Amino acid sequence: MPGMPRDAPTDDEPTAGDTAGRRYRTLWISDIHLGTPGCQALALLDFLKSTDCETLYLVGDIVDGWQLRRRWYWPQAHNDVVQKLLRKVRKGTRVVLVPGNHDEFARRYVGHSFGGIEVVEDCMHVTADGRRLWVTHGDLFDGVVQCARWLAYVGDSLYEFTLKLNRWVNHLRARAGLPYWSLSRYLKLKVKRAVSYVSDFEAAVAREARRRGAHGVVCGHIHHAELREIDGVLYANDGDWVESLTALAEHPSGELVLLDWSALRAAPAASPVLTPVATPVPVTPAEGVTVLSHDVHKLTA
Ligand SMILES: [Mn+2]
Repeated sequence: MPGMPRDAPTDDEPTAGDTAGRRYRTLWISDIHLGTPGCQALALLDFLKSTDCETLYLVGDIVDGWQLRRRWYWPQAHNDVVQKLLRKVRKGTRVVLVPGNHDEFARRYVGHSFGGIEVVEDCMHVTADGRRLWVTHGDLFDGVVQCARWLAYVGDSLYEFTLKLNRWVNHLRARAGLPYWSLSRYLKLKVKRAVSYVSDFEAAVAREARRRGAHGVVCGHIHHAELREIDGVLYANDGDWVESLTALAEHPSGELVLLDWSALRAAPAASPVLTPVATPVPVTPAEGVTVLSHDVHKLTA
């Protein structure tokens, strides 16, 4: 746009100062959902301008093909994100895309590259201190917990409806000579399972990482940033850019940290010291309410 001194597609001037202060060996971001109104593209642009790394992993759900198919939504800021990523490639950053379920169309291009962005199904990242981390979006593990997933947004009114349905089903069952079967009880159990969706997912992904001989796993998908050990396997989830504005970062030493961009951005102006300031996201047990809201968001976004 004329007269707008922003990071326009053709803008290739040096970025001196932009990325001073936050240099990492590796960054992982996922669940950006470009093409949806929920995408926090401006915050992400701010993050991409303020950080630098040798390798940047885009861990799936970068572009939301599901939403775009339903309704076209592509504001300038979303273009700017794509241009910023391509520009990073030109400046020497290795950018790797691991497709997710919302951008599964990209899985057809595994082994190819878009403007220098490598597309892989999944991959093994080796940290500076020699740990092998399996990088995957994580949607493949929905199968493990999927039957409970759609029920995450079953509200009270719908639950009441199931009670009515239950009576109707059993009326028919009785006429067919079948014994009583409680649909409502069945659903209630499933909803309880939905509450543990996050912990089930985390355990399943960590188990698979171990099976693959990795020290840990980096994934996204559930919009819930996390960095902790599960049965001796490092489980890292880089969160999302729809609500939590988080990323996973590897320091030159190999140390991994979660970056909470809203907290970092609110921090006082970056000091000239080249020491990345990392704010680890506190490890909190998954609460039912939070889990449900995450899931609702994921399913509607
Ligand atoms: Mn996903």
